[in-house]
Amino acid sequence: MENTDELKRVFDQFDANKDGQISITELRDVLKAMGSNYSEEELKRVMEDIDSDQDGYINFSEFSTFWSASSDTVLNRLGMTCSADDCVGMIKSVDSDGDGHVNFEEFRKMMNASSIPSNGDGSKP
Ligand SMILES: [Ca+2]
Ligand SMILES: [Ca+2]
Repeated sequence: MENTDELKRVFDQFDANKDGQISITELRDVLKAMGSNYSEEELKRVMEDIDSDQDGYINFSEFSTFWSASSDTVLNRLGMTCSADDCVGMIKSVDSDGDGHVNFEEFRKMMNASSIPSNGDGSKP
């Protein structure tokens, strides 16, 4: 797959401490940075969905399986708790070809555009 490098870069954005695995905390931080407000319950469900060997962490292989399953699924998961309008707005803002789906390239742009706190300066007033 020529997309592996690209996918690795997305994975690295989730993997804040670069240990090669995405913890539930890292997943929550990314989702938060993207504007999704997940409860612990919901977060656990998403985590379990991706974490196929149930070791509590998402490794790159699990992430890549999850990703290739369908980007629609990814989007549904990420937008699980936002209202329809919010979702449409979020999709529209990154859906550059306007087909209603966020493809890999668009998702990557969205990830790059998101301000993902990496140095612990995510303090809010
Ligand atoms: Ca990690
Ligand atoms: Ca795992």
